[in-house]
Amino acid sequence: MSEVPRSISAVLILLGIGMSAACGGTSQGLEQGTPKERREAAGGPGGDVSITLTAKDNTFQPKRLRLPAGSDVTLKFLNKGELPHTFTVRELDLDTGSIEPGGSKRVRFSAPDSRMQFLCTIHEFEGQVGDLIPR
Ligand SMILES: [Cu+2]
Repeated sequence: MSEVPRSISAVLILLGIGMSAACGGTSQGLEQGTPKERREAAGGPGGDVSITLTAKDNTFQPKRLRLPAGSDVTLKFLNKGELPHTFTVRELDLDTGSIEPGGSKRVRFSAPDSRMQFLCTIHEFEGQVGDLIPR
């Protein structure tokens, strides 16, 4: 008969350990962290996004880039026009400088959590603008 109480107390001790571990996990979960950290925790390596943006005379293709906020973006900028163009995001202090026809440049940035404009500094007043849109 004495074996039964012993095994019950062993179970209770194990439950206690399990519950304190669960509580530790819960309080960490509530702290959350940055959107990028949460995404990395949920989605494995990365939050990395690779995209290609093409410039023509005088427009971008595509004109809207939907990017997960906080992701590490590698953008390949291709100039398929016959004029020089830039890829510029003033709010991010990002600028490829003038890229000659047929040229390309890779830029990396962290995707913003608010909507902002990208543009070609040479042709922005001719409508060569686009939008970065967080999702
Ligand atoms: Cu341009």
